[in-house]
Amino acid sequence: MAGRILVLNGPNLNMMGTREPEIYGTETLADVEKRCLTLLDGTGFELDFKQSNHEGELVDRIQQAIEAHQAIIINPAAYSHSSIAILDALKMFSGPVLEVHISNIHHREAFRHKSLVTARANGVIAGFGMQGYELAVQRVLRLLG
Ligand code: CA2
Repeated sequence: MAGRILVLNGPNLNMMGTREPEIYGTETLADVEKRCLTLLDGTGFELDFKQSNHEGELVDRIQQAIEAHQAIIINPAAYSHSSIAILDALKMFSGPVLEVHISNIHHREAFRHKSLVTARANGVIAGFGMQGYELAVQRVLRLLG
């Protein structure tokens, strides 16, 4: 086994595909997980695809990833704009961290323009819809390959 990749999703992303399709599209997180798994087929990498509405649980997952995962792909959702705790946890992780936003946060309300997590991210993907997760997986494979 080459290693494990953690995809971590923040609050309300469990509602993907059910509300606000004009912003977030019609796909669910389960659809995206399947496409990410397909990308990893034959690479030797395993995927852990998680979602939580709770800041502390996201911090716990990141801390566990320090020992268990080689890369983190994270969409912190609304916590992007407020969570020093998530930023601090990511700073303890030594592998690649890729930040994904489904929407283009820079074309939205001013309070979404700044993500605290970006200070630790190796790269940021925003505005590519759910495809952003697949692009992040491809980038992780390149970085770890
Ligand atoms: O564009 C993104 O991926 C965001 O991280 C999504 C967050 C938002 O707070 C960030 O500013 C940008 C919100 C996720 C809410 O997800 C929903 C999904 C379906 C229906 C309603 C909300």
